[in-house]
Amino acid sequence: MTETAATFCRLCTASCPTLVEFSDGKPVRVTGNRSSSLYGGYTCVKGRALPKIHLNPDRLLFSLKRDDAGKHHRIDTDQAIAEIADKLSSLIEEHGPRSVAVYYGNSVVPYPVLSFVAAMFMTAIKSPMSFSAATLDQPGIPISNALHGKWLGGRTAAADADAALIIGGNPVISKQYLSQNPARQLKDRVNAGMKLIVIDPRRTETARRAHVHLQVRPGEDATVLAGIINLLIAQDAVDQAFVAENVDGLDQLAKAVEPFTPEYVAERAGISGDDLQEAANVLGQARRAYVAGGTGISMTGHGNLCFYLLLCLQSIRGFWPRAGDTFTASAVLTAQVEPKAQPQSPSSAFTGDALRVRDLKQSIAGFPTSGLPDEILTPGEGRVRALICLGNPLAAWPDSALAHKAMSELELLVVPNVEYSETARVAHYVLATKQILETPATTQLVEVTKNVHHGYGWDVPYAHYTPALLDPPEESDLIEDWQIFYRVAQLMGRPMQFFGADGSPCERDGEEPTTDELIDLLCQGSGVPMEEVRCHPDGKIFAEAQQSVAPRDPSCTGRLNVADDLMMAELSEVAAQQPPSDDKCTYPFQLITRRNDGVVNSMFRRIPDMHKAGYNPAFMAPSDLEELGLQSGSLISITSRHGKVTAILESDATLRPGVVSISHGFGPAMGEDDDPLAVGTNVNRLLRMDVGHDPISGIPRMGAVAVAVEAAATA
Ligand SMILES: Nc1nc2c(c(=O)[nH]1)N[C@H]1C(S)=C(S)[C@@H](COP(=O)(O)OP(=O)(O)OC[C@H]3O[C@@H](n4cnc5c(=O)[nH]c(N)nc54)[C@H](O)[C@@H]3O)O[C@H]1N2
Ligand SMILES: Nc1nc2c(c(=O)[nH]1)N[C@H]1C(S)=C(S)[C@@H](COP(=O)(O)OP(=O)(O)OC[C@H]3O[C@@H](n4cnc5c(=O)[nH]c(N)nc54)[C@H](O)[C@@H]3O)O[C@H]1N2
Ligand code: SF4
Ligand SMILES: [Mo]
Repeated sequence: MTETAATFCRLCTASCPTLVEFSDGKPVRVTGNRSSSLYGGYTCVKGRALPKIHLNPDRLLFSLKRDDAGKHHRIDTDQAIAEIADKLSSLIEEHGPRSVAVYYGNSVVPYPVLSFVAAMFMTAIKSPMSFSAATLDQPGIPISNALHGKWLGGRTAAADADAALIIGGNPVISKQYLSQNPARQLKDRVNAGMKLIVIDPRRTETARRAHVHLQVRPGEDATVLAGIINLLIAQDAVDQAFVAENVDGLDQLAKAVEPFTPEYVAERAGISGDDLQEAANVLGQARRAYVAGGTGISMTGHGNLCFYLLLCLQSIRGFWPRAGDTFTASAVLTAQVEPKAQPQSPSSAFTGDALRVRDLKQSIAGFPTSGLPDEILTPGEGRVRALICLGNPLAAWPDSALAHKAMSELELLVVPNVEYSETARVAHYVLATKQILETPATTQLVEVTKNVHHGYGWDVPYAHYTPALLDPPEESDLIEDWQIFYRVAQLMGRPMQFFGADGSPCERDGEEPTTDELIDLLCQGSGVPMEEVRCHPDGKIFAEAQQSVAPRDPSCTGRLNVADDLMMAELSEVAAQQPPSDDKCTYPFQLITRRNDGVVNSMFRRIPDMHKAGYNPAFMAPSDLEELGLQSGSLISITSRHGKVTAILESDATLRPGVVSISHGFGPAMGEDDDPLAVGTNVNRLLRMDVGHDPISGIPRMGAVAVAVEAAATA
């Protein structure tokens, strides 16, 4: 029997509304739900592969416990939970709450209640040791917001912009920015006259629509942005009225960007001076521009500065919504705030707490995850001894050998998962969890994320709820991820307190809530009541929740700062930099990041037929292949100062010469054979957590990394 049900895809944060077809109780087909005008029926190759994910022959159906010899055996999930609670209690008794840490990776994305419950668990056990993928991703976004100050009227909507600047991001593939059908949004906007500027070493799927594409030398984005700001100031494109009312530091900024003349920038960043000028003209003439920065600028050593300069650009041009404009972060499943056309003054980038190792501090993006391996490995008081891991460090963290050493030295590593990931393989307990179609969900987490990173969520008040559509397989012993935290806390005698969307404590009796009850609790006080959101199985724009920006408070004294001391010091370092000359001969290429259309990071790539190649090719420009005397399909070795990997080469005419572009998250598990064609290449073996990391956020250097490339010796 065939049935179809409406839901939304949870494999990435785009949350596309979909229709899932079931045959004899099994998902067989996913299509886009055309009743949503926002998405226009869009889905991507990953979303359509959901049946393969559900029917993965290697799906974890039972929990596992590791024996002393390192072998995993089946364990009753309740028994595993009881043993984990015991172990955590004794670790806390002996070593204090700091010995227990949680890592929030992308396992949290499909289960919107999970990160809230995990955070409440950490509060209940009084451990501050929360780490997340945010400090490996774009920590420069919250940090630059703190240093520059925040505009309380929100961001310019893509639909209101007559120009857009996208730098170091590729929304058409990643769905970070313009998440709802990005290719169509770009096409429609450009056809309506929006001028798009893309800054990227690759002529990406996004750059194809660009009016100006600056094919920058990797790692030179701060140079280019300083050059654009210099031109804007020189050509009198500053919004003087806006600056007078809201902005401090323009003169200092003007002085700091002076060395970045068009000739200097063009030469150093390897772009045309005319194109740079045209980009500045477009931004200088635009009434409002949509400004977006991605992982490409975050991972190359000056992430905070690049995001900061993007904010400065918007402030000197006055590209912020004014009184009467629509508010792009109107709340549906979060609590409403009152948007106002006024600034909130800057605040510190640091919280005051610190790690014990490498002088790493907690920034407002969180404890640096790059310090977690050393926190685990360094003896002494406060050492992390237990980790509940909601991600895949062994595939996704730079320096895989270090991650492996740290995970192996833990007294307790717990990995909840649906597949036997590289990290699960070394866990003391692997907890088999329910899958996407087996649990209800809302778009609440994506909406929360928008408040930190405006590249996520919607510009309109949109939300979606989906019930569970499928029972777990009959032969299975599964738990929902959030229940792990809830039940462990109960058994430890540390019941947790829940809070609603508006921060108010939830009254409830002692029984374990169902996921739907939990969704209701966590949405208490939301902009639109949860019972109303539940009534719209196709997702909905809740027009009644649309807010507009209120005028400035007469008493407002806030000012934005475009000349923060830390940032200006970093900019003058950039101005003084000389590229290291020894690299020219030893490591002549630059390794850069990119997202793979078929998978998200390290997830599900081992499922048969999940995506085209099954591996991650190392892309290089045709002229580089010619110079090296190599062809597409050649086996190459890539060597950095820190490691060496083998990869399959592929010619890519969209790439700037001198660059190796390859996605992360692939490669063999520890102890598995190196076979780039079968399992891909782990670029994180080329990278380090403790060399060249950002001193404020701790983000490791993952882009613009000097490497050498040669034909690999074949066996
Ligand atoms: N070299 C390099 N390294 C990088 C990056 C880079 O660009 N270059 N990018 C960085 C970035 S931006 C990020 S966000 C991090 C990501 O780092 P992580 O979040 O640690 O890694 P992911 O690969 O996203 O791992 C997600 C895990 O979730 C599991 N999972 C999938 N579905 C489910 C489910 O339904 N339930 C449960 N419980 N688990 C599930 C998958 O099996 C996988 O093991 O990687 C970072 N690492
Ligand atoms: N299909 C798919 N979607 C995903 C993911 C995935 O793995 N697959 N991962 C998700 C995650 S965790 C995240 S954080 C987001 C990330 O979303 P994005 O930041 O949009 O990620 P990418 O698509 O890799 O785009 C980064 C771009 O930066 C460019 N770049 C590299 N180095 C430089 C540089 O030095 N300067 C400049 N200007 N550009 C540079 C690359 O060529 C690439 O086009 O995507 C999310 N969405
Ligand atoms: S873009 Fe693809 S993976 Fe992301 S939500 Fe939409 S269909 Fe799912
Ligand atoms: Mo990410």
